[in-house]
Amino acid sequence: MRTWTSLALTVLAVAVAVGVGLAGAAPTVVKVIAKEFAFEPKEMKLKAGQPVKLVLENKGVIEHDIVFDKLGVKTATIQPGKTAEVTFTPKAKGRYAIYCSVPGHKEAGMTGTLVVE
Ligand SMILES: [Cu+2]
Repeated sequence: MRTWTSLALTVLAVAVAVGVGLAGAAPTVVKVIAKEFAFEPKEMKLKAGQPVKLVLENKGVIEHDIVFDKLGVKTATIQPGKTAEVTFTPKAKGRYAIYCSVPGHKEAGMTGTLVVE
């Protein structure tokens, strides 16, 4: 009887641990729209240490991407109507420049700011 009780408690403890672990690892989903020549939103706020799944949707008529300068994060270059995802965890607080790396787009105003708090 005692064995069954402790086994049940062990199973319960493992289930709780797995549940907490999964919840802790779940990234925040952030959607960003790219078009000519801007990101929407232009400024993003994220929490340091919180994993983020960034989904970039190209609602423009030419290809775009998104680069988080100094974080080493970049999506694939995507065609109109497509989406790209990148998952990362901003570690240090600060303000980071964002831009589209397709030639000429940054100069045309396709920039933004990531604020990590
Ligand atoms: Cu672009």
